[in-house]
Amino acid sequence: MQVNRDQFLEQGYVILRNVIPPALLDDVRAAYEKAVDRQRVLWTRERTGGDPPGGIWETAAQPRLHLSRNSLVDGENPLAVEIWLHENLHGVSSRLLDLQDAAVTEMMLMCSPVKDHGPAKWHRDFFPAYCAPLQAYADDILESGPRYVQWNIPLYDDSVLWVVPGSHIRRNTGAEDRQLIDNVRAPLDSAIQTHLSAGDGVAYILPLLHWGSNYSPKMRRTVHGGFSDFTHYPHLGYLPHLSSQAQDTFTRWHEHSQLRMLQAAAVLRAAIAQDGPGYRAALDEMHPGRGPKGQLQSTIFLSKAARRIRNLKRPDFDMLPDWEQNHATSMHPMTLQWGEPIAELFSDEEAEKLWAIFKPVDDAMQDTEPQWSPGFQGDKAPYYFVDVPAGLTVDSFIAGWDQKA
Ligand SMILES: O=C(O)CCC(=O)C(=O)O
Ligand SMILES: [Fe+2]
Repeated sequence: MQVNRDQFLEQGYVILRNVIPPALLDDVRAAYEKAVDRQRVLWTRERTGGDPPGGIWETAAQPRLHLSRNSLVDGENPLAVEIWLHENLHGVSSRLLDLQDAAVTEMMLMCSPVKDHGPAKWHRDFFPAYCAPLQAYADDILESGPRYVQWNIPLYDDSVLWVVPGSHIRRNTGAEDRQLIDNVRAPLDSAIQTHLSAGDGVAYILPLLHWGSNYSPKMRRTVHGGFSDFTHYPHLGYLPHLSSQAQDTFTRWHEHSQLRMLQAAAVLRAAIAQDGPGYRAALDEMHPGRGPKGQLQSTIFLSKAARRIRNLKRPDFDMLPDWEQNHATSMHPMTLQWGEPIAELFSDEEAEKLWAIFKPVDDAMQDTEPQWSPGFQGDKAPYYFVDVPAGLTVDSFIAGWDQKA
């Protein structure tokens, strides 16, 4: 399959025709419908109190399956997972990310709701307080390309998704901000609507401003997920049901994800040791070839990791605000967040030192006034949404240690 990486990098998305070859489409539909049937049984079982009989299936605007988390795939429908290994997904994602072997992150399916829910809100798929400001993403992408590619691959014709071309590497314009503040559920003048036929795909770069324009009962089964060099596999129940080649691929990805976590821990250890050259070398081992902006992006992510690891060690963890508790335990390897497994690699004392080292980065990323900006996930937070504080670099971070020593 031909793919124009330059266009992908410049526009922040690329539309590809017949990502699922027409000869496979019916079988992929059947494999996913089997997963839908299974998920609906689970949702019926999990319903509580005032829920309707179908539970989430009936209440959600976008009922969503997570193949990577639940037992939805077995010997009857291995294709639901195996399609992710097709050259048109795995190979193309590797080329778009400029990796030898991009690994699948999440494998999901977005379904139509039972009743009309209308348009969602325009957003960029991240909450800066948990990750980094928009500018840090943009600088990293411009320097070395994205760390993650997200896909929508509809199994039936689908025009729900709108995107703002080029918005992955820039802040909103004043006009966009005005439109979003006026009505965050209406078409933006700068946007285009994707029109995908069954089997087509759109691959997009995460900070892209995008919109689920209409959640109507019109039949929707859209494969959704992505690829990265930073992943994790919490549930491999489908593994024994896959072809031996597919099993090898997932086993390789699983081992790679564990290696990446250990390499991230090594970066944190170099920081604890206040070893500047060691910190840079460990960053390069964990994420080869990234430049100063990429290393800054990783450093911002790691400041969150340091905060989370230290929080997990606190005797008063249960007293922390809900957002701190949830943030500390959740998994998001793409932003170097490995939840409890990485915290277990550090002692209480190391966690304190780690936090002392990274706290200046965490402080620099915050204002005393609550921050907010249109078009992001999440609510008001003390952390900057868009700008990286002037003067915050990996050099300045490391120079701060020398002053401490
Ligand atoms: O429905 C879509 O195609 C977009 C979904 C989306 O943006 C989201 O759930 O974050
Ligand atoms: Fe989104």
